[in-house]
Amino acid sequence: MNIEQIINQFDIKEEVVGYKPLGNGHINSTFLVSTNKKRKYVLQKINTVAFNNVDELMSNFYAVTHFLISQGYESIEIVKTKEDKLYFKDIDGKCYRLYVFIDDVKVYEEIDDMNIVCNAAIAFGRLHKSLSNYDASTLYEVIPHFHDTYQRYLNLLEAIEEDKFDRVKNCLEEIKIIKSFEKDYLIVKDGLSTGDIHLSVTHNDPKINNVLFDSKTGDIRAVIDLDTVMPGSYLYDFGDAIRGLFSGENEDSKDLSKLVVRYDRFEAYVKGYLSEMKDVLNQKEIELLPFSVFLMTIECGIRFLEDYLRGNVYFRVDYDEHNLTRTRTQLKLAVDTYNSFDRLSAIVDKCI
Ligand code: ADP
Ligand code: GN1
Ligand code: MG
Repeated sequence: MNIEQIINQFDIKEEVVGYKPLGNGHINSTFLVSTNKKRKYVLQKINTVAFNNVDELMSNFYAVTHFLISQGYESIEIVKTKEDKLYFKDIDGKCYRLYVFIDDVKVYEEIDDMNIVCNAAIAFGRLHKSLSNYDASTLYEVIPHFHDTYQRYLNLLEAIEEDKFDRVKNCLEEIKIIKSFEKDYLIVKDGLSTGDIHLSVTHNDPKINNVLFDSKTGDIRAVIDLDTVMPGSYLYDFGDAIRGLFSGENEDSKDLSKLVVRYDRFEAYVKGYLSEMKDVLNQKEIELLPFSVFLMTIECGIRFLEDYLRGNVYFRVDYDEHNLTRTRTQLKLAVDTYNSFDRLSAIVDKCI
C-alpha cells in the first residue's frame, strides 16, 4: 500500500494535496499531510519493534490525550479511521495513526538557554499536574518493567552469566561499579509498593524535542510523543529529563570529561518543574529528586551494558563497542551525580 492509500483510510474531511517527512524522531516514521484547507495532519507509522502491543499503546494514547483536551489543554487530537478505529493496520501488519498537526510551533533538539530549559520543565510539570487526578492504574504498562531498575539489574546479571559473546572480560570495571550500587536499585520500587511514592501517569520519554513551543510567542503549546505514557513515578520522568540534559549528544562520546553534572541546567529544570509540581509531590519525592537523576542515569548504563553483552539487539549502534561507550558515559555521570547529592539537594531546597 502506498502512502496516499494509507491516508485515504482515515476520516479526513478536507481534500489531501500532499505529504512530506516531518521531524527527526528515532522511533516512528512521521509525515506531514497537507490539505486544500489550513488544517494539516501528521501521519505516523508506529514502530512495532519497540511497541508490540499497538492496541494497548493506542488505548493509552487516546485515553490520555482525550482527557487533556477535555481539561482545556492543547494535546494531540487523533483522527480515527473510516471504520472508527484508533489506527490502521495494513495487510503486512504495519500500523499507522493520524492526528491533527499542531501548527506554528518550534521544536528544540539541544538547548543551552536556561529559560528554555525552565520552560520545558514547566511543560513536563504541567503534564504531570494535569494528569495527577487521573487513575494511573487504568493505563496499560506498554513496556512492562520499563523503569524497574532492579529488574534491569537482574537482566544484566543474567547476561553476564551467559556471556554469549565473550565480552564480560572487556567490562569488568563497569560491572564492578554497577554492582556496588545494588542496594540503591530498590529504593523507588519499594516506595511505590509501600505507597510512599505516588503511582502516577508518566511520559517516559521526557526529551526536549517532545515539547512543542509556539513559534511566535515561545509559549508552551503541547507535550507530544505519548507512546510510552504508562503508570510509574514522577521521579522517572524528572530523573530521565535531567539525564538527557546532562548527556545530550555526549551520550556517545569517548571523552568522558564532557560528561559533567550541569548545575545550571539542573537548577533551571528544578525551578520550572517545581513551579508546577511542588504541591503535588510529597516530601519523599522531593527529597529523592537528586537521587532520581542518579537512578535513571545508572539504569540507562545498565541497559546499554546488557545490550552490549547480548550483542546489540535493542539500541541502534554504529559500531560493535557503541553500547559499551554509552555505558561508560552513563556511569561517569551517575557516579558524579551520586557524589553531588549535597549540592543538588541544596538547589532543590532553594527552589522550594
Ligand atoms: P518519535 O517517537 O519518532 O520521536 P514524535 O511523535 O516525537 O516521534 O514525532 C517526531 C517529530 O515530529 C517531533 O519531534 C515533531 O518535530 C514532529 N511532530 C510530531 N507530531 C507533531 C504535531 N502534532 N504537531 C507538530 N509537530 C509534530
Ligand atoms: C531510547 O529512541 P530514543 O533515543 O528516544 C529509549 C530510552 C533511553 C534512550 C537512551 C523506548 O530512546 O528509554 O533513555 O534510548 N527508549 C525506549 O538514549 O527504550
Ligand atoms: Mg519524539
